[in-house]
Amino acid sequence: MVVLSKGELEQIALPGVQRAAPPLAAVPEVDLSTAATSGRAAAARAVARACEEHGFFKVTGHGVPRPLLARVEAAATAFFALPQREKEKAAAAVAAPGGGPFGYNSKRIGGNGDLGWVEYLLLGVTAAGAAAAPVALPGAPPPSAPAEASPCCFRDLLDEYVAAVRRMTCTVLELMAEGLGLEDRGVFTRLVLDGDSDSMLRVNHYPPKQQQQQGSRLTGFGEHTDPQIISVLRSNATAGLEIELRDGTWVAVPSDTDSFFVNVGDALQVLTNGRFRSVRHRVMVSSARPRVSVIFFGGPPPRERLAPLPGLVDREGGRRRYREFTWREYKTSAYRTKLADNRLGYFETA
Ligand code: GA4
Repeated sequence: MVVLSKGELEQIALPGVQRAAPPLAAVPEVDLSTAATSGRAAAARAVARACEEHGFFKVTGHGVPRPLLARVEAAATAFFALPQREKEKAAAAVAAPGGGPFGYNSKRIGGNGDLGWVEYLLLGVTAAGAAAAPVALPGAPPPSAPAEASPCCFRDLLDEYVAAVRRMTCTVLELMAEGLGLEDRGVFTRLVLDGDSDSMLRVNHYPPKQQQQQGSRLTGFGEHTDPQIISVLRSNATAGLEIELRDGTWVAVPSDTDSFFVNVGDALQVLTNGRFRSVRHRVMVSSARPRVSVIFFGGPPPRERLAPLPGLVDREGGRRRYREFTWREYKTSAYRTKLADNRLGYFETA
């Protein structure tokens, strides 16, 4: 991982966009509290419809305690307010042995030259919700910072968050299977709960725009689809997320601190033989207020062979849109791509 010094950071030219903000999205909404009662079938249908049409929807009634969400938001804000040196120290400690994408980074996204107006923490998480080694982020916060900005406490808090969000994610994944009419309701959940599940947590901080940038729109995180099965995002009250609709137009997603936003990822598009859509999205920065978002990415184990589910292929007269591949194979190829690339093209059948 490359950790840039402050001077270097300021020299990086970011892709700026002058276009006006797109219209607001009408985001489909699913109330998970109804799924626990008589409304289950309706919730499953609503989830499947949203995944087919947009690959994106909003979840309310999710059961993740509000105080936990508030603590995570406060701790993330405090973490990113630490001196640059402290954040970089934390990066060195969470970086996976032998390198990899994990740790703290600023402006650089992936390893192939993508840049954004963002700094972030990227962590691997095991299915138990605990940290994939090593466990703690070192470095004491300045005396003025809240205790949860201390990297080790922050990591513990994020583990608690992951455990809660993973539970909710599994409910959503079950509803997806039910909405598709699959007999095996656990077909997606099992992959994310597997002890070797390749899941991640990303904490993003989009710094407010400086005065000379007012009026322009900066690319915070460039357009892309997520590789995994499912991504579950929560943000503070600052907007910025935009999604691409089927007709190619972009719409802005109003922020909602009480809800989670769910994205279908590439792996789920493959498993559903293209019926669910891996949604292309991006984050644009046009606000003078910082945006903080936390995203849980639920992925399968590296050894998992992914292919369209036979039941869904049959419904399309036997047409398989993707060849079989392992998650490890997909990841290897994904890490050679640029953010905006179509990573599934390589796995499509003729
Ligand atoms: C997009 C979704 C997740 O944030 C992520 C990203 C990853 C990274 O930041 O290292 C990738 C990107 C994401 C897709 C293609 C590759 C890998 C950067 C990049 C250019 C953590 C992920 O899993 O894929």
